[in-house]
Amino acid sequence: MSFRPALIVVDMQNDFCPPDGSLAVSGGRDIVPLINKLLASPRFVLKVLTQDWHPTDHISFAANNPGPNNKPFESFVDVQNLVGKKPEQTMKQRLWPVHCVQGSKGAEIIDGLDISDVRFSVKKGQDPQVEMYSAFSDSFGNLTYGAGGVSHSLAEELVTEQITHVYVVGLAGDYCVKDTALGSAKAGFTTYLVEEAQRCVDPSTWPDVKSALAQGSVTLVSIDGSEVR
Ligand code: VGL
Ligand code: ZN
Repeated sequence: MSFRPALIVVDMQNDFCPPDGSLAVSGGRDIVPLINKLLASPRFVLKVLTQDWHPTDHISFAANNPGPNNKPFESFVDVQNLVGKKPEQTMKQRLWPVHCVQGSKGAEIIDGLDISDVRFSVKKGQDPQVEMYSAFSDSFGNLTYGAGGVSHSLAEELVTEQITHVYVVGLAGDYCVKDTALGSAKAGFTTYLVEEAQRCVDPSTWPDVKSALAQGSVTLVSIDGSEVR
């Protein structure tokens, strides 16, 4: 059994961090030292970032879904499975403040993260009609590389590097970190989420996130590598 681990650092962007981020996750900046420690570890064969990278007309922005019930954080709208060409299939999309607009300051990686050894950044959520929390797929599970949603085929990049294990950290624990970890496990990598190196939009939902991770064969670990139950 070989052990070729990769580190995926999810969405450590200005808009997800206090004090000025439009979708600031409480404590988002506090995990930088821990992530820098992981980024400095020579054990990871491959280190990659992801960035939420939305056009201004992205479907997840409340401002693009006008109406009395379309308030950031509070409202949900039905979105269709367009990439999968099954428009009859819908799911509830939570609406957000405008965030991580392509090329904006808010979409930049935050200062203080040591990205000198990072190979590339996966820019996701680029299709205006498609939400992508996972760097691997859209919310319906469709791979969107080539369909305009994402800049890299992350699973293929990992396979090329013969990666066996994937460690996921970053923001937000209950959205993009969770879905990226689940996508990694689904793609066949032995996948871990490092509990102390994430922060959630809604920390109260962490027990539900934990059961979803367990269901999806993602192992929750502590920074020392021990399993969290
Ligand atoms: C995220 C909400 C909207 C995330 C991205 O990075 O977790 N959350 N877009
Ligand atoms: Zn987003």
